[in-house]
Amino acid sequence: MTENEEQIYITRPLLPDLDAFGEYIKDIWESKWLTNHGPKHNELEGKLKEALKVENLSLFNNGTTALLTALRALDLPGGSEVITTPFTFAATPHCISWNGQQIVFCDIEPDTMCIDADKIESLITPNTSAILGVHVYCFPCDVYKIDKIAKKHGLKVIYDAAHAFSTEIDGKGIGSFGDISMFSFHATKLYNTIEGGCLTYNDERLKARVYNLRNFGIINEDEVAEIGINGKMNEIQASVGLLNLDLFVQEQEKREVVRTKYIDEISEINGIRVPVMPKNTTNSYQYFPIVIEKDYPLTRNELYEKFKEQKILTRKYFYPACSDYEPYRKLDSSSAGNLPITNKIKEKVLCLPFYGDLAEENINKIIRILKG
Ligand code: T4K
Repeated sequence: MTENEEQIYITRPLLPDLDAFGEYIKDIWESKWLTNHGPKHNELEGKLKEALKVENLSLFNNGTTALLTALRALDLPGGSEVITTPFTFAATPHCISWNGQQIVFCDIEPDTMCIDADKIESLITPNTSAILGVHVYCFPCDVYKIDKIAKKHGLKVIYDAAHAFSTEIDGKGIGSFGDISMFSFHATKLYNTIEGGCLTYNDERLKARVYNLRNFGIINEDEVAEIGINGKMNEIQASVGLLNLDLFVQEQEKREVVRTKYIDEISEINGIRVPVMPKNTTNSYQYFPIVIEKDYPLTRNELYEKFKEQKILTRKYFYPACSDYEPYRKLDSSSAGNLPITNKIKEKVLCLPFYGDLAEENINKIIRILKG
């Protein structure tokens, strides 16, 4: 089936050449080494460290286990407060809750839609232990401001960089900011290992701790030091990762062509805002969000439905906001008064189909629909 005869999705996964993948699989079958820190896992760890320009990197079987482990590795006290954004995927607040910390939602900043660093300090209490920012869509948090606040108040900083693969700020890998960053390598991400993820961090002393936490807390055959988890990436995931490492830059280049075409055409349309990348930052090309303002003839939801009628599956990431979810909606920090920008943006944002192989005729169809 060609792309035109089927639905147009928000994204399609980057897939390596099947014969090349077959060679890796043959190798795995012959060695009979399937998981538990195998040779492909170790090779990928080294190569990704270079690609992401970070000092230390540990692979995981998905981004969520990685983020759970990050919070545990930093020894945040149980019951302490973690200040985070409600404008993210469910995994971000869920990891805080699973770890026994309390969530304090901070509003977002309207341009980048990341946590508003200027609103963090007013939420800090003697019980605050950390700030968890999310680099949302492809836009970075204000890492310099957050770093200053954290230092002033003695807080840990964790970044959910699930959308920020290969982003650089002032030439530095985005994973080198804060105490720990988590990247997701899920199938829907620019760079994928089917499911997968990693943690990056500057403090080398965290390496052994993260290793143990990822492997049930096992130190050796006779000793289990603490309550760990199974976060290990297997050799098949690592093989896809090694092959996709050679492909992601080309995919980014193809997405740049799609992005340029979108921006050129959408800039002529009244009532649609395209958020812009900050100057000192490179784009990860993860998502292409637009913001539907009041002077556009349709609401975001009407536009979403109009696309759907044409089999174009745009996404309302991140509607509802996490502060609307049943487990979190009764938190003090979920109140409308605390989250005015989040509550506005969540009604206006729409992510358009965005991947390298999006056919030109389909881009044109999407633009025609936007132009009405
Ligand atoms: N933090 C943030 C900020 C995140 O965005 C995420 C994950 C995480 C943490 C957690 O990381 P992981 O534990 O997942 O590594 C998707 C992804 O499942 C999820 O990984 C991602 N964020 C989230 C933003 O998007 P859905 O429910 O929107 O996925 P789904 O199944 O609707 O897929 C979207 C579209 O992608 C499909 O309509 C078609 C296409 N697709 C999807 C899959 C799975 C394919 O073409 N092939 C595929 O195999 O959550």
